[in-house]
Amino acid sequence: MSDDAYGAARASAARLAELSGRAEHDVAVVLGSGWAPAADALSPPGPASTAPATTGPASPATRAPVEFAVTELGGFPQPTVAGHAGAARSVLIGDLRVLIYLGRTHLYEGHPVDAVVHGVRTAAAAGCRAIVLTNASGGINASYQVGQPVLLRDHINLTGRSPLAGPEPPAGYGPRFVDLTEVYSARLRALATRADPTLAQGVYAALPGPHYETPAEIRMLAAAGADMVGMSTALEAIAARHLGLEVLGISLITNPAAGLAATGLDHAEVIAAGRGAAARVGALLAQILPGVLT
Ligand code: 8IG
Repeated sequence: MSDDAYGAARASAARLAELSGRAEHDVAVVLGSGWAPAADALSPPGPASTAPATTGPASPATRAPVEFAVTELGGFPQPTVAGHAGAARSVLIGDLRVLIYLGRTHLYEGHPVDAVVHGVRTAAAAGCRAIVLTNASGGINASYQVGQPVLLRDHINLTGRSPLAGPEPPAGYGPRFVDLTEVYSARLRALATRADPTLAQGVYAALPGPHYETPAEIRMLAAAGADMVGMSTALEAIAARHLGLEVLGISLITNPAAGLAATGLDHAEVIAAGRGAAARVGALLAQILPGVLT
């Protein structure tokens, strides 16, 4: 990837500081399909940012949440998928400065990998040391129920892509050959499990989409050790590890994967399942976040 991707993230972080009136953030949260209502369990929607479009003094620090379109940060493509708001919110949870993305950029929208991970790099440039990546997925593990949150224990990146492909990152950034032995922090998984001891942990298979799988592909994924399947998160987690962020991944099972239920897959049902579980997962996030920083 180009040097530019890191410079663009630093520029977005500077703009974030202006819009939010907070010089830095501590933790980022990416809310995936159907998770947007969970944001309101974390914090009420804030007033639209009144920061001027150009430069100017940052608004005085306030405890009130500030919400804005990610497109105001620069570097984010216009979102195309229903259910992905393309907004970001800066909120205080206790003293923790939390950057919440309501929606994400997917590879299947046709965007470059740098665009898919721009939010993660912006969060890192803004000072975040941990990131919570949430998503919705199809359940492969037979014990999973629709509406159940599952912690990502590991992933299988089947997108065929990497956010680290390309020339060596610029000075000040780590090398491309990132150790992925523990992508999803065991410490953060233990923290989440203390908040909810019933949480399962599973392996997330990331596919490029946007089509769902065939039943034969799901049998292959099951044989390969996948417990759930989706179209996001893995590339963001890799970019986050490269930048030294601790990662917590939580997936909401919103449908049985192809061939595992009597009926086919319907995108509207997937969104509805997410909304139904929003309160539970929102409360879970609110419980976890205060302990996320070491
Ligand atoms: I929600 O069954 C959701 N996202 N690839 N397969 C894939 N992505 C998904 C699925 C699914 N459910």
